[in-house]
Amino acid sequence: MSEIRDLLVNFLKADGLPFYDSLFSLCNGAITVLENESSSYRPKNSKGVSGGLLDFAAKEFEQLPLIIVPDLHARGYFLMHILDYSCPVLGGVSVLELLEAGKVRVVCVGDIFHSEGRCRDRWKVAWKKYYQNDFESDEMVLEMKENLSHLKMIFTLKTLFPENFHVLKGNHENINNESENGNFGFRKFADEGNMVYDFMASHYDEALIHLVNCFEKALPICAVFPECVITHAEPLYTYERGEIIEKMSEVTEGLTWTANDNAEEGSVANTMRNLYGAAYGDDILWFAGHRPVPGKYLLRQGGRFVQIHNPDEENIVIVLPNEKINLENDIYAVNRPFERAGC
Ligand SMILES: [Mn+2]
Repeated sequence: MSEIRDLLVNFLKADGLPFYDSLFSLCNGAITVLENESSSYRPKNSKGVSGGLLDFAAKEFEQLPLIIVPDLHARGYFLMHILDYSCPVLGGVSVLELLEAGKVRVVCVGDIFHSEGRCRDRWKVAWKKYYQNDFESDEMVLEMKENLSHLKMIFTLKTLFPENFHVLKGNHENINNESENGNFGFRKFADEGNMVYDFMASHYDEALIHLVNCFEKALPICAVFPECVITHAEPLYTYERGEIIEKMSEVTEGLTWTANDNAEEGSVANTMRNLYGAAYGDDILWFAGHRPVPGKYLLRQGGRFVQIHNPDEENIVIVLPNEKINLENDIYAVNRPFERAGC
């Protein structure tokens, strides 16, 4: 077993909450990587910092298999199953071994935090206690253990495999629970956004919250490959390539929050035309998570837009270079017996 696997499993199975120093240093490392990504695939914005676009569409990049990971939502065990997954089409070698060899690219669509419906009852109990000023109830500690151990895995993978492991910003990457910069405060089953912020302030401190906010702000919002585009959500409107690189607030919002039936018809094909220019083709697909689907996938936008987030399953898409995507065959379930998060 690799040392990296042991490290990640230790994060996942740790008894208590992560120590402050460990979270701080891992977050710092991941930010440094994100802020210094090569402009050959991550063009700088007008302020000279890493922009919103990951662009691997050009022929000069080594064409590698691509793995698309839907919303993770505090499922560190799902991430571990992906890393352990040995698919025959990838040579029967695990995804982690392929990452170590630089032979695969992984793109996660974001939404690292919040267990969501999986732990709905736990959220309800934690919420009740929260309004009695118990910011660190047993239920909230369990929730944050899942969120933060998972976040440590993400920080580590981004730092160890900077060119091969990527995470896009989702609407849940909002540790400040702010309603600006393309973000909105989040509440669904409880008052999740405020509960996480107050837990972080109570158990850790503002400096760590600030650092996690810097990590979130350094994430890209769109990835482009020869065969497909990936974002967290359906593009609300048609966007220009430069607007995505600039990561303007309304573009961040428009690529992370879109509800079903809200997007402008044609936003997918028109934005793809802007992204690919002369290389645009009708067989290029656009993948996203965000809105849950039953089964493996659902199509929108005349079949060009593919939703892959089934919160009850552990599915990934494997895209092979120079092969036409076949949605019926290319989505894989990676579940295996492993110690699942308790809830
Ligand atoms: Mn989402």
